[in-house]
Amino acid sequence: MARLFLGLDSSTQSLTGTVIDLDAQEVIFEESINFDQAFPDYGTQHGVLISEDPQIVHTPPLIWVEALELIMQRLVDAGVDMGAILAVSGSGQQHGSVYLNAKAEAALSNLDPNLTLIECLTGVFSRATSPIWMDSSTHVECDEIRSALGGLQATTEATGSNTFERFTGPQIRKFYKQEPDAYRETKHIALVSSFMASILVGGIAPIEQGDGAGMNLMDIRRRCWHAGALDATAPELVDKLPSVQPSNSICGQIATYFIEKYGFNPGAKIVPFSGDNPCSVIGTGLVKPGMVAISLGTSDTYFGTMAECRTDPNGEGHVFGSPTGDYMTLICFKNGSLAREQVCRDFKLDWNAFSQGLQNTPPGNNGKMMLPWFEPEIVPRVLQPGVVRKNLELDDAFGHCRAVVEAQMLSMRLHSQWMNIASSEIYATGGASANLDILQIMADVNNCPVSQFESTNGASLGAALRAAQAWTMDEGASPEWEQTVAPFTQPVPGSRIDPQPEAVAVYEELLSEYALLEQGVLGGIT
Ligand code: ADP
Ligand code: XUL
Repeated sequence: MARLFLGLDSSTQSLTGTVIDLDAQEVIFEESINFDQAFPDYGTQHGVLISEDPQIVHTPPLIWVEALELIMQRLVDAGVDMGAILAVSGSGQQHGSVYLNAKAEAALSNLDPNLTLIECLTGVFSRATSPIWMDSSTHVECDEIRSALGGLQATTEATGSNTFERFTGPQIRKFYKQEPDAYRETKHIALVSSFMASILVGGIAPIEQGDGAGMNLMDIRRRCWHAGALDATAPELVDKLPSVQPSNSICGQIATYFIEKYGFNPGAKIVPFSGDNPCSVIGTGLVKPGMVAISLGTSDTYFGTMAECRTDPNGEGHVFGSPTGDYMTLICFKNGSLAREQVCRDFKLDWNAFSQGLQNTPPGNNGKMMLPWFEPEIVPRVLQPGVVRKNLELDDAFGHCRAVVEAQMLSMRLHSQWMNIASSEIYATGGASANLDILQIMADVNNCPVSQFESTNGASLGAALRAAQAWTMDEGASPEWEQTVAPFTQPVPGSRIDPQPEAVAVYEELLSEYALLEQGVLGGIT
């Protein structure tokens, strides 16, 4: 019998299911359910409820429950051998939280296969909607928690990140302050990930360590709840949170509901669900310290794997646990494709012409530099946007093409230095990774080979691979992570771009010059 593993990714806009066959080394099922399209009655737009206050972004958790039921039906309809699924794991959009009342535990452990999941779970919420990662309404609570923990560096050192508006701790604090009665009625607080796992396991599921790191509540090094952070957040919080568990553990067997209704194997194991970022690290094959993925999407995101826990003294980057037991970082640069596109618009260039600009200018750009803050920037923190040019004439189209990309790559290198790792291999993903001229600059600035990596459903694939790894370990084997992920996570064949030594030397020098320019300007404008 085939050995199948299911990964589910409950993301902002959709739920994706991925089934892998471990022996055939292939993905045999992959489907997504778009929330807005499948469940229009909830009135979500791009998966979230529109609120009068743009800082408040919530989603009704029942939409995730409906999607879970529907994906199960899709698996059956697609002819997946449900009895051959040995373990299930999942991924959830990080930071989002679900608030359950005193009825929840009994409802979860008595899911009735004659009813729908929605029918079984209506009435178990002490908060009708869930704040998600796009919510930025907790600025005051961030300040309060940070100061109770002793300031920025102490908070970052303790929890892996500075306090951020979207992180779960500040969100819980706001709920406690604004709706104290509903907070009191809350018996359990789950993450999106652990909520989904709770349904599958038919009980309150643990929070996985990697995802727990996105809460400002977990001790990042000891990987358990941080008493001081809990105290700084809300009273009696320790009683409302489940335990924190390692990624490779088993949290139970699949609930009877799914066996009876969808034909799951009665022995199928549930592996703790993690966050979408830790799962993507696995789905992109970043299982060795020093491996890095750079996603060139609307924003540019840097994911790196490191063996030791180091935190960002400036509090700009995040440290989460990696499912391998290592640590991962996530650093988000807002002016990614947004900035490159603005240069195209300003000079009426298409991507071919933009590439010509890169091909017709030398590494170092003859001293022409830019700070590419077309929009407010996350890293470094720039609240008032403004593009800064040095030796760069306003009408120099090709100079701008190179200046924006060099600035982005130098900034990524500069602001990931606190990790103190030498990157050994970079995988480039996202729309702009199609552009080989951009990737050459990435390779040269980092003095590291870059390969293109096609990643459409990296989080759900990563979840399926995590299920396979945990199940195999539970069977008594000790497979290397590399062995598990390699057949599913290879970069695009033949896409490797090596650094060019002369260009590397130019950028080594330029890095400190860029840092000085940035420091000088930041002193003035932030
Ligand atoms: P998202 O973050 O929305 O998922 P994608 O990863 O899909 O974004 O990336 C889309 C972006 O990729 C487009 O907005 C565009 O700016 C950029 N892009 C597409 N092709 C190229 C190219 N050849 N060169 C540079 N950028 C490109
Ligand atoms: C990470 C973050 C998002 C969410 C949703 O800190 O906020 O990446 O995980 O994808």
